[in-house]
Amino acid sequence: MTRGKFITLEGGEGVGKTTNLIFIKDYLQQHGISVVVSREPGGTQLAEKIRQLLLDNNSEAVSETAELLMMFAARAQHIKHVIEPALAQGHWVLCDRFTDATYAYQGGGRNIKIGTINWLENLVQGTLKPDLTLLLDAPVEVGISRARERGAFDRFESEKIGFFETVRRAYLLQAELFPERIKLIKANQPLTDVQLAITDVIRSLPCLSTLTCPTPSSTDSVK
Ligand code: Z5A
Repeated sequence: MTRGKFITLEGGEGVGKTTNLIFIKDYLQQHGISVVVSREPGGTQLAEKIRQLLLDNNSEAVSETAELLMMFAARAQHIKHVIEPALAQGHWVLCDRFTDATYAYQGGGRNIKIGTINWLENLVQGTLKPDLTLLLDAPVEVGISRARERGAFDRFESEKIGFFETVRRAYLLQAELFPERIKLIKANQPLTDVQLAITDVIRSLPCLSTLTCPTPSSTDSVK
């Protein structure tokens, strides 16, 4: 059995990760690839409970360290019960956020030492890394105005704009550090153009280079 590929979508609030996750899933399925879609924090029963705790805006103040450890606790469950079994069975895993988000939010936004995150990454993931990461990038105000049309804010969405600027810079630094894995997609353009750019990147994967390009279509969001 050939191991599946692990693709992650990253970026700040409202840049279009969820919308484009559905587009990519459809694209891959049209080409006969079996896809498992998931998200972080979350993806298993326990990890979804941790997600609720992390996003709860009415909880006691959450310490930076508690937040970091909860992210990795949820990730450990997700890897063991969803990601690794799916990849081993040949499915492709498409995940809305993964560890680059920890470097961006907890490393950048909360100022936690990169060495600490790196240590936890090695502990929880071993050698597991995404095969491809699409980093959707747009000015912070663009993403925020798109996302906030939804209404009530969670604990992260309640942060000030400076927090999201720092998160964006940390994501861009990740892309500079890992150019082979992380591909930057300009998200501040019409959705059809974003999706054409995404398709180009996916088709450049060695195992997909012979695929044809479908017309971008999906504008659905799972949220
Ligand atoms: N977090 C963390 O701190 N550390 C970690 O390690 C991990 C996560 C894994 C929950 O994530 C929080 O967890 C997150 C970071 C933290 N908090 N924040 N902020 P989440 O992924 O669930 O939350 P989110 O980033 O806030 O998701 P989002 O706001 O739903 O954004 P999105 O998925 O990128 O956007 P979308 O739902 O696809 O699109 C938003 C709207 O824009 C929607 O109406 C679309 O139709 C529209 N859209 C999308 N693309 C376009 C274009 N190109 N043009 C016009 N309109 C568009």
